Amino acid sequence: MVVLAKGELEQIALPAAVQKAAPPLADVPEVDLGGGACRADAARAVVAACEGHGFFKVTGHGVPAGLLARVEAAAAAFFAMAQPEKEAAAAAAAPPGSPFGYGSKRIGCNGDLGWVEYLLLGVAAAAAAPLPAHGEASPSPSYGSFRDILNEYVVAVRAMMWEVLKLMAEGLGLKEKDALVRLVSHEESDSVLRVNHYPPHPELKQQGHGRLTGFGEHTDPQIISVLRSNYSSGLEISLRDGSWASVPPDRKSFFVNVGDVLQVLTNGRFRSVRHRVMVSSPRPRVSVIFFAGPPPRERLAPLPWLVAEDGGRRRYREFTWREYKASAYRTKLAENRLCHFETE
Ligand code: GA4
Repeated sequence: MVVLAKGELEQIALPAAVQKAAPPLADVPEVDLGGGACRADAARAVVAACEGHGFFKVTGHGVPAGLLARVEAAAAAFFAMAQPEKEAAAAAAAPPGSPFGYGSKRIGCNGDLGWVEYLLLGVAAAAAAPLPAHGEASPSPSYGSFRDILNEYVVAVRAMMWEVLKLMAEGLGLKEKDALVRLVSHEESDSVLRVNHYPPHPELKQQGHGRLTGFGEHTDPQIISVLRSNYSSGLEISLRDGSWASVPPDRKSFFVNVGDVLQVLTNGRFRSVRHRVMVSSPRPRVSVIFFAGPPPRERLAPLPWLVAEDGGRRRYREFTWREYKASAYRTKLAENRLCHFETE
């Protein structure tokens, strides 16, 4: 259960002026990986979506519906556990002092609050069981089986994501077709899995707070993020004109966000999409997001081919992922984290 202390509600309840729900995104760009379209068309669709909203839906993804249902059920069971059990699970999920584990309403370490509880896990790239098993001597049995299901999920989603990144490279005309996959499949690649639970809050509605901030607006730092949710609304993306649009839930598909690093690699051609989760549904929302990042030592800079295509203008300076992350962890959620790396 997410419990708020006095004064905290004001930070996540929206002022009356923005209580109105965002209109639904009419034309969610869609990419079918199931062979419905020819490969070149799928590659073009990926690029167009990344240049447009920086966001698209993936269908024909090959991740079994049964696995998605098991993940959803296991997540619901995990968050239904008593608070001390969830906190004990956090200890099994993360070494002390790490940003990983179970958390409730506090996002990051700079004072951001949201109407959400979550499990945040580091993911080992290219491993058969990618999620950590710290404290194996006394694991919480319910967390242990949840982790096993999440491991299966990560393996399946990772394969789908690599396919999306290959299509992206093809669509961009990169000579090295593995240029993007290589960054997220290296054994030191720094990826994260996040399971979010947004409980409904009927009392707040009665008090006139129709919409709460579940997860405040932000862009994702990594290369791409792959999200799957249950059939409950809440995700909103920011459009180029600054307005917000809600994304109709679709439990059979995945949604992909362009992250900050991909915006840099593409010299700003792809757009790291600003998004948020609002809570107003009477149903709980559960989402699972895989954030695919590069190795800490990786030097990141606009890809030469895309700089050349942009008339030789290099929009970002080179930096390492370690450097970017150190700077990102000093920011509040809503801040623009890329401005520190722009060339002008
Ligand atoms: C946003 C995307 C992912 O959820 C996340 C978040 C991370 C965290 O919750 O610890 C951050 C946030 C996210 C961006 C800026 C920093 C770091 C909280 C925060 C204020 C796991 C990630 O990688 O970056």
